[in-house]
Amino acid sequence: MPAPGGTKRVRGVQVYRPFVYGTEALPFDPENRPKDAPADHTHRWKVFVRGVNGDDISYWLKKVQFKLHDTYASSVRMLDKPPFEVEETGWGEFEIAIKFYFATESNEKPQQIWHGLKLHPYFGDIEQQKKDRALISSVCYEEVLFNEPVEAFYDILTGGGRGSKAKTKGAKAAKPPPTAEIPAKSGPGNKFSREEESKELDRLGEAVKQVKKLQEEEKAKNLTLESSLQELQETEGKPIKKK
Ligand code: SLL
Repeated sequence: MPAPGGTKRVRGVQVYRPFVYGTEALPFDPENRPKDAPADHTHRWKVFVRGVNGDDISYWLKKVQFKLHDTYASSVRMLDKPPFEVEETGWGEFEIAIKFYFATESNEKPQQIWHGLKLHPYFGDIEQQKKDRALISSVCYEEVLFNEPVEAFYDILTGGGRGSKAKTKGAKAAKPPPTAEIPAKSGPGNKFSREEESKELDRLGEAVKQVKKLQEEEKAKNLTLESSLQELQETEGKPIKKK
């Protein structure tokens, strides 16, 4: 079926949109277990897809389907409006299939990613986190890339009106067009920012320097060993190889 807005693509254009997805889990307080949870369940958790820093993504993302482990009743959960999230209780970790359905106008096929539900601490001070019954968060940043989007979808992605003139003075303040910008700084509810990106780049740069330094040191050690081997061979003769 053709897209409602037509199938003509905007050639030579790629538009990307950032989003975050992942899981958060909290162990039950043994003194205060939720009444509705089955006896073998140990955690409350949720899986979600959302915009960075709470940005609206519903203009390009229409529906999200979460496929849970088969041990869950009705394991396929379809969310056709935000918030795109499923909250559950359970006892075990498993891979969740997350399928993205794009705006009808997009003419794009659905895309699927996977995410491992984490219930237990997996980095940092594990014992302390267990003691504190800390929130276990496993959240990733990702970008979806629309390659040569169809015209109607391009308009939606960029706030409408390819080539349209800016609103004249006195017109009602228009909503700024959506962008793929991530925030400059991190905040309490969001760790994905340009500041963090640049810190990560610095960390990677430092790590590369460190690896190069270690390589140089190893090379220098090898050279010393080789030259003392050569010296030995000259003074003591070559080692006799036993048959
Ligand atoms: C495991 N691969 O063997 C995992 C499976 C299944 C998780 C984890 C509860 C479902 C229910 C639940 O936590 N399933 O009983 O409602 O560890």
